[in-house]
Amino acid sequence: MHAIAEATPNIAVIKYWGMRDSALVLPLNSSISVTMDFSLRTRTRVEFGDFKKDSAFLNGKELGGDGHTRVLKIINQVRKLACAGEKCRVQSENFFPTKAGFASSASGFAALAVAADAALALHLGPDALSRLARVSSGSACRSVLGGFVQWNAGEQKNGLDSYAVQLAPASHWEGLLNIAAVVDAGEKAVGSAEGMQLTVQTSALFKKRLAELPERTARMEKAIKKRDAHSFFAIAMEESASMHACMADTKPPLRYMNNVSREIVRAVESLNKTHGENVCGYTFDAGPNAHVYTTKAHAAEVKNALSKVAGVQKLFTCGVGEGPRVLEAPAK
Ligand code: 2P0
Repeated sequence: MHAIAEATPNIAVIKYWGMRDSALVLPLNSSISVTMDFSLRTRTRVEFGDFKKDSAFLNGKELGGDGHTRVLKIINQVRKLACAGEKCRVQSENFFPTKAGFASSASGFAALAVAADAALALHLGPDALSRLARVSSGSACRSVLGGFVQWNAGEQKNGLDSYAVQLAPASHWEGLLNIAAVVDAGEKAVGSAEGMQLTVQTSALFKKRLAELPERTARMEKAIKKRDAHSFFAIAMEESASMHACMADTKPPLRYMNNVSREIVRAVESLNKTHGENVCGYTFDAGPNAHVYTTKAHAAEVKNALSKVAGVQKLFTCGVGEGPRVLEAPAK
């Protein structure tokens, strides 16, 4: 009983930062993301069988500690649903540009959820698959879908209404590109889960952010529906600035962007000013790397501007992706 699946990361343009329940990974606000294409992906093989113990390998290395625990959260759920008792072996490989320094937990846990579901022939629908991936990594619940995705925060204590839905498929806006600028591939000082809860506990600005988000989220949804590039870039930048302001307001302050990141912000602003409209827009996650969204028409110009920023180590271009795919599954 084995299956192989691939999934890709997603980049949020309305960010998830703050949980109302950290055990179930329930967010304080809804978020919106764009799924990346297969130029970055995780391939995961899940096998259930007569093994002595459960084991999980990432890029050939056996996982222990937190990594192993997070894998088992998904595996235990599918075993329960399938009334299966077999031990499992998980083998996961990341196909990312060398030392890209981008988080792979979203693609990794989405690929695991899809492969585990396929291996046990559960055939869960997209809502259940999204909830399944969520328990191991919040952002992974958005990577089980392609295109433009909204993770609805939900209100229920048990998290049944906290899952991602597709706002529009990848084909809705094919010309949209993410020019990712690798600034630093090092490990982050404070992990996302820990950092976001520090913000929730200590930042007064965060309360203001939560109050503003429903309106900003609605504007982003509208910009996506209308393929309104100027507004999409503007809201993405406004949102990135809002999250990073709350990070800076956290006690002690969280500083994920660095001087190179700030030079990228300036380069993007300068390009937009020259055009008299937004031809691109940046967003930064819990790290210094930039994701600069633009359209095909302006991609060369954006790449040229970013390549001139001192400290940018590498650029790669990614389109909107279609979501996970199952490569092998048991015959029906
Ligand atoms: C997001 N981030 O919406 C937000 C914005 C980072 C900033 O979800 O702990 O790196 O595996 O959930 O996937 C970061 O989450 O960490 C995140 P875990 P991950 O994408």
